[in-house]
Amino acid sequence: MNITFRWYGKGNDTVTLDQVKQIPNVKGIVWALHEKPVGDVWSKEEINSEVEYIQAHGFHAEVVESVNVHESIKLGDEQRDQYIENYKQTIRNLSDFGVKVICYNFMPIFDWTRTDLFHPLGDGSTALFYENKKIESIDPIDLFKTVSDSSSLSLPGWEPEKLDQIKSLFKAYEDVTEEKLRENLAYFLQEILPICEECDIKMAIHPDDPPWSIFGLPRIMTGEDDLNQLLAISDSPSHCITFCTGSLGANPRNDMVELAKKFAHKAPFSHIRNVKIYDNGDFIETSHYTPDGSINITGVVKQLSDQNYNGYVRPDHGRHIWDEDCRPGYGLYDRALGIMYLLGLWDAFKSDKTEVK
Ligand code: DNO
Repeated sequence: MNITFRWYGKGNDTVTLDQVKQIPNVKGIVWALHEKPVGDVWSKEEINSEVEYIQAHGFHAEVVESVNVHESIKLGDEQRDQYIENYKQTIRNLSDFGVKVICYNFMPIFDWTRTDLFHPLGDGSTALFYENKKIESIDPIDLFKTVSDSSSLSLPGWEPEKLDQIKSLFKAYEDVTEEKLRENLAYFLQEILPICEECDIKMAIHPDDPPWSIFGLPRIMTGEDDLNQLLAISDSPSHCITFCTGSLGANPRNDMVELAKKFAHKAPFSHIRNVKIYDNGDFIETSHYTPDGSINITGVVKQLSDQNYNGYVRPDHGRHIWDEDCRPGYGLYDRALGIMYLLGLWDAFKSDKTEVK
């Protein structure tokens, strides 16, 4: 396990790298140029300035999350080739600065979606919450209104420039079936994977979050069948996944220990977090501690340990605890606790295998 911590950049995050330094055993910072409009080439100067800052704090900068994929590529429209060329250039530029893994996703229009960012957990803390009924009751075309009224729908992974285009985007996706979306993903990958191989970079697709269709849009990274279909696209060593327990695990049919057994070897990057799933399918994010949620985090780490997993791992969303004022899900305290839990499990499984005196 190469422990990393996601950080949103100077001036863009409440957490500082000096604080991250005090969490035991964090080796790297997971970063991105969050201000860049999706589709633009990341220049070497911009990359250099971010990487230098991270390295100056004693961390590696080998994992980027995310280089977002332009909707034209997901839609397969006439502009996609230009955006794919831009993406290739960004890959080349990142490789010049030692980047090894690029996390991305292929979710139409929306990235991760929740209905409440500060839902009370009952112990004075709050966490990210997803309520099915609320999503079902929203007409996506009304999203203009709801996005600006943050009380009705929370879209932390939102690319703001999409706000003006939402109607036309929904229109454009009318003809995009799951099969079509998969074809468009395959087209994109077949173009970029040879460049990734030259650059020794792994493309690690992130699962859909939540792992089911929302607002009638197709989703193709929701569970084991999808993972198998994805991997069948190419046997390139650069064609990989991000193993995210919280995203896939929000569907109780996804047994995360089983999935770790089958897919961790194709995951150079893992996000580990817990969620508690209610009987009606709603879910809330909890501490990383296994008994607090529905996902067997202990079993997942055991699997990774059994496989001598040496990929990058980050704790994922945390609760908002001890009155921390932070980006939703991305505070310091609960993610630091999460790391300590992961390290504890990891060391315990390791000592099982070696003689403990
Ligand atoms: C949420 C994250 C996602 C993830 C992207 C990957 O916190 O796990 O936003 O970064 O979906 O492209």
